[in-house]
Amino acid sequence: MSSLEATVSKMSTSPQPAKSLAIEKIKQILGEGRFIEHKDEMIPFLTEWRGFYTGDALLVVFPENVQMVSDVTKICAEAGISIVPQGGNTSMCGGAVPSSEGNAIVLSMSKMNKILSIDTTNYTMTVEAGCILQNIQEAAKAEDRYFPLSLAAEGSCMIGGNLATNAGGTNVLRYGNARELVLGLEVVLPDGRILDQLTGLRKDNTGYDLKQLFLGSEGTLGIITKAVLKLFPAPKSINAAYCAVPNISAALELLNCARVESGDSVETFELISRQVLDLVLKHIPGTRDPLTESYEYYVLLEIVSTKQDDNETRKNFENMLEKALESELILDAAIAQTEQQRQEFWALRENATESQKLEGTSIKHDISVPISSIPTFYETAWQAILGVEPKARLIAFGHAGDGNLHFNVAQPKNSPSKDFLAKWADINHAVHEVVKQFNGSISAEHGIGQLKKDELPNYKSSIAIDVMRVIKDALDPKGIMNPGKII
Ligand code: FAD
Ligand code: 2HG
Ligand code: ZN
Repeated sequence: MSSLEATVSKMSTSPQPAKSLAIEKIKQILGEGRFIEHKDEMIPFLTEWRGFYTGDALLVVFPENVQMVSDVTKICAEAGISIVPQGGNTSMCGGAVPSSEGNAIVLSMSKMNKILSIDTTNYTMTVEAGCILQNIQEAAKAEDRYFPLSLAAEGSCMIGGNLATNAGGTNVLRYGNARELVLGLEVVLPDGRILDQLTGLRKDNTGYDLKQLFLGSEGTLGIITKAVLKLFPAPKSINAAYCAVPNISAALELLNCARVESGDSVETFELISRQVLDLVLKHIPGTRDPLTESYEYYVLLEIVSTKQDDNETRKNFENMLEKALESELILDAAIAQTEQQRQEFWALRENATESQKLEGTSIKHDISVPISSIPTFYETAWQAILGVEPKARLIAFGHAGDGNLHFNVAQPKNSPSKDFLAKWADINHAVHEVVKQFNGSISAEHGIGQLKKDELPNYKSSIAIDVMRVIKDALDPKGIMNPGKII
């Protein structure tokens, strides 16, 4: 038994003081500058970014290496203190903040932010879990490589959080979710042991693929401390178009044409409704509509080539758009002529979340259905919402190329937020029942967290939930890892 274990087991003989002793021990192990104990300083770590969830904690800790994470976890396991791992705290589901019980520590990964190595031949990068996603993208670019995970929160979310939520974003169509971009992981288990699966192997069939358990587990099974990520050749010629489409079925036909005509190199296929565009134009300074007339739906489409000055791909791209115009799959389109113009198109898409927040309260639905079902789903779910709130405003956009829409609902104009929020459960229920009808998912990419925990049993089979529970109990018998999330 190590001296640390000896101290901890001694402490755990007297229940209440045991917790304060454990907290003192954690502070001692970490040292000054690696924890926050004053309530007002803790607030940003206890508050979810939309302000829907706030919690309480005994301490917020900032370990600097895996050994510190392991030591803190061992102490918590012994003393029965919960651990809430936290990355950038951009979760859409209240996953990264503790409950109000105040029996948890928040374990921030922000000081474990080193890019450890890049192997350009193996096309891999090894990183600590607290690396900001954008820093990873930039480090890959500096080595003429590409890490394709991309989402509007990339300037603040951390790779550990991305992996723990199996994040999606705007490039899933071509590269898959976060889950598909990982080759190896290092994880601290709920008892403090360090599970080292930090391999850069593309083939390894030596039993269960354990890393998959932690990808998408939202901090409920362990703390991801390092990862080996997959890299790709850097895009050199990016062709971006902002297209107006007559309806959603046409958008999906356009997706098919674009895939076929480009040799399946569509990188992005994002749907933006007029209501979303209007909110962005209203709230985000410097944005402008690239098209002269107003249309009901738009698609932001990108086709990418890894060849420099790839004129052939550009020509194919333009030809494809011309054909789509002739066959009225698109009504008008603007093609980015410069990187600056491309960024302007992206601002219209990436600011959807921010502009909704500035507009007032919105009730979000991160749903997926088979791509072929999107048009019927869209209409049916909208009618279901109107059945609950006839003055609701639909704010629909997202990753149509993955069958994933953010089918959000904004509060009616000139009506108090609290009246709208009183209908939250009914609106959720209306949309999720339609999702069920189409064999879809009530959480395509954001996870479950606290937000959808109570709804999950209605939409996932009881056997699947039993299996999840068995795994949870086996790995975390004391239930200390991010309690109150998922199950
Ligand atoms: P946090 O919010 O800190 O944590 C998320 C969950 O992971 C929590 O349950 C937490 O306990 C757990 N966790 C965090 N770090 C670790 C770790 N090291 N080990 C174990 N568990 C951990 N999501 C998408 O999928 N696609 C999008 O397109 C997208 N766009 C967004 C746009 C905006 C403007 C915002 C605000 C959010 C968006 N999100 C999106 C949601 C969010 O950014 C993602 O879920 C992201 O992956 C969370 O990363 P994070 O570092 O902020 O994690
Ligand atoms: C996106 O795709 C995010 O931009 C956020 O997943 C979606 O605001 C939302 O609901
Ligand atoms: Zn999204």
